[in-house]
Amino acid sequence: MIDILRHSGELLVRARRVVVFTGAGISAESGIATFRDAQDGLWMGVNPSTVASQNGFSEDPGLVWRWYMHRLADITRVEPNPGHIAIVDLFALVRRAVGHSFTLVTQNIDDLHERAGSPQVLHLHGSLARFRCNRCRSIHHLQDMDRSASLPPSCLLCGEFVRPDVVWFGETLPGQTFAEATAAARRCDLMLVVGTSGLVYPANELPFIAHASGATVIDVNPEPTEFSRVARVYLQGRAGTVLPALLEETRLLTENPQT
Ligand code: BV8
Ligand code: ZN
Repeated sequence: MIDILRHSGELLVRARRVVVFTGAGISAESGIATFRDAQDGLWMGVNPSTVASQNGFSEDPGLVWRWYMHRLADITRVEPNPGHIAIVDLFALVRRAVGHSFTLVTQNIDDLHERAGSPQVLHLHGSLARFRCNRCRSIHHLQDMDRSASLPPSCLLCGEFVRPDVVWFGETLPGQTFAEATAAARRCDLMLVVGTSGLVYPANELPFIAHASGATVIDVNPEPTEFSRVARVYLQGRAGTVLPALLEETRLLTENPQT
């Protein structure tokens, strides 16, 4: 594993425009269940694809609301893990020279990247830190809401239910954010893919866009993924172990360039 880490560190040191693309797996070691786990009903026995949808919300707004309040309580209770923190330090290493860029794109709705110290995070699927009206989209603040209520609060402007400002299945991704992420994937020379099964469209297009534009793709995951066929390097393992080791290799190479 050392050689492949050293090789990955060399690729990172040579990279000028890096994109890190994360999924639920990067938050797993903080104690947040991934969607794949959830399919096994780890989350109150619900199937994400049904509750994380407009239909699910229309059918049972109370269930959806309680499911998100349950997840929000989990997120609030846990801390960023060494994988999140290694990405912050990698940002600093990559951005060491003028003209070098580093873009962090996540599918996750938790704020663990921000709480680890990542300054800019592109949330393709929205954020559970924000709430809005399901009809007029007016913003609502969590501190004004009763998290233990069995039903979502009603919009102060139009009376419709308030919902998390996340992208549900069947909904389009935030245009500006997705355009920025796609442009970064097209422009980058290295994409580090961490903790995603690659099953969710259109976010799962990004590594293929990067690869088609000539970028090197490195996949960090305990299991092979949809991206195995385009990844030049597959770092098999958990993000909380692999990313700090990769960071260390990269740091050594920048401090001793002749090695
Ligand atoms: C859209 C927010 C246009 C909500 C989420 C049939 C075929 C193909 C596509 C479709 C289809 N039917 C419908 C579609 C489209 C659909 C889709 O892709 N469905 C999938 C399920 C097949 N997509 C959409 O609906 C998207 N919108 O297409 O709009 C449109 C518009 C109108 C009409 C038609 C089309 C919107 C998708 C966004 C959904 N919202 N999240 C919420 O979170 O509650 S997606 C949700 O999935 C999360 O964001 C999560 O991040 C993501 C799941 O992906 P992963 O992150 O990869 O998580 P997963 O659990 O799958 O994998 C975890 C990985 O981590 C694993 O590989 C595991 O090995 C690894 N791991 C585990 N531990 C660790 C680890 N890795 C590292 N370290 C560890 N320790
Ligand atoms: Zn409203």
